[in-house]
Amino acid sequence: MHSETRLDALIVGAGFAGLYMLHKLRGMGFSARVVDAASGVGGTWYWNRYPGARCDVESMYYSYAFDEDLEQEWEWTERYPSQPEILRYANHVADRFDLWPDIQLETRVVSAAYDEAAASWRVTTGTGDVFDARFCIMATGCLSAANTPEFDGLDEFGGRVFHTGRWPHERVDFAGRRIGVIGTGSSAVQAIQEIAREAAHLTVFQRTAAYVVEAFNRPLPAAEQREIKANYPAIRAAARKTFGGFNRMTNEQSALSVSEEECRRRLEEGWQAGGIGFLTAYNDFGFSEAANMRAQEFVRDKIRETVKDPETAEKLLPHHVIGCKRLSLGTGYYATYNRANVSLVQLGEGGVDRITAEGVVSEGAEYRLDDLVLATGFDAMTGALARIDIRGRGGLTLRKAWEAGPRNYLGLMVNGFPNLFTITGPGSPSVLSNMMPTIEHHVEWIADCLGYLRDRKIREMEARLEAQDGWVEHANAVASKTLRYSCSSWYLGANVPGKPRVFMPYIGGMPSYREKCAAVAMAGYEGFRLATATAV
Ligand code: NA7
Repeated sequence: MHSETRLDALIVGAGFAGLYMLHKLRGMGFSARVVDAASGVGGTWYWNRYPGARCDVESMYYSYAFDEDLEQEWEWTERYPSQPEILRYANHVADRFDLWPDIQLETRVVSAAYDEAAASWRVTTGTGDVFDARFCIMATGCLSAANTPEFDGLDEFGGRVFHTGRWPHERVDFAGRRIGVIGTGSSAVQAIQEIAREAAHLTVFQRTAAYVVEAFNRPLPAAEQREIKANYPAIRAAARKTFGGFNRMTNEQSALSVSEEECRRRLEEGWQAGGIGFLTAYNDFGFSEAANMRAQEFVRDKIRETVKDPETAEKLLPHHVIGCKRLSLGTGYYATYNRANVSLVQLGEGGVDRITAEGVVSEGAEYRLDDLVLATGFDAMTGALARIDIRGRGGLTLRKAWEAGPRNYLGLMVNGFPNLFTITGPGSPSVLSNMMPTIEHHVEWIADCLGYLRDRKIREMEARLEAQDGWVEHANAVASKTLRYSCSSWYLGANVPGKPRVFMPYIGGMPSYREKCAAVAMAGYEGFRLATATAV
């Protein structure tokens, strides 16, 4: 028997976006349900259980601000939260706000079709259950669709194969085994440091050397935590004024306006402070190649100082623009290559030649392995949406509408797909910002919007084409002024063969983005078509 459920809003995804959206809508008296394919809440933190998985935004800032009691009662234990701790937090939130009755797990949404006559979404799950919901809210995450490249021979590999983004729930024992890790992005960096301690031998297969800055993780002393909690409103307000909603302000000075020595001194200060705020030392690392070169050289020198074998050090030196790909956070990552049981293989231009029953072949040489770890990232930002068959007005599929890259208005709604919202969708600051405040911002905007529509008996809302075109043009113009097009990053979809090369997140910064969203709402949802019951 398949069930049919009628709702005001169906929310897809039980990560931090979906949980808060549910809480918010229920509080407003809407009927809402969250569905998720996983067996638990937490979204990306449910799946990414690989050894060493940790958030690279500090705990005290990677947390909800919407409820003061929650904010005050939850105790973080480390400067950066580990995956198990984040998952405990997500479960605590679901308990605390009694969200469970409206969360349906182990339910994968396979399609969502807009019924124009009814002005509602008909959402179907893998088990054949159907939801008829006036609003469909995609809280599907930016880094949730794991990317497994089509390696020749992968199926023939005789050992175990793991993907960092789909890690098993049981502890994986690497003791006494020969492990291969493909990839050197953020997930790989965290996993490599841990696996190296356990494996008999670890071989890392690197396509592009990464810039890894030290995290300087540490236990979070109770006194420090108390002090932050006592000043939370002011701290959160200050973070909201920064480009990405983080706790470090950018030094509004050009790296080229100071001597090389002074620049290095400040970069060293930033390095010692730890974290991805490293590039806030000056304001033009993202815009000026000459400024960027100073930061690049600084990190390359750190690598040369740390790695004892000159040949390995040379291979580890990245040469692309720093910050073009996402900075990775490490804890002795480069020093890991000083271990006798770790070796680094630089892949040729074509990447891995093939995978055999015994291991990995690169440039004609075979590396024998017992287990293979794919740390090959995600089909970022659009991947999770593309895996659902979403059909809007006239049966238009989202895949077709986004064939040449995602197009939407404010990263929130897509022309042709009325009553469908995307939380932290492409075209919004999303992955370039601290996801927690950014999620809260979108959830609150959408909730206010649904309240507005209900009050005015508006049954259909849709991004206007001209507003969408204007926003995409603006977002592209802002991105083109940066150095972000100079490398093959997942921000550009370059890690997924055949994906259009478009800079997906909005890079204009959170403060101006927030202002724009507020102004649009204040003007009665300018740029959106609103249709009342009689007008439809
Ligand atoms: P990333 O950052 O996309 O890293 C994936 C890594 O896998 C990266 O080093 C890639 O090399 C490598 N890769 C991908 N495809 C291949 C193939 N076909 N052959 C060899 N190597 C490959 O994903 P993460 O999971 O590490 O991190 C994603 C985000 O999560 C991160 O930025 C944080 O925001 C949290 P490439 O650089 O493309 O040459």
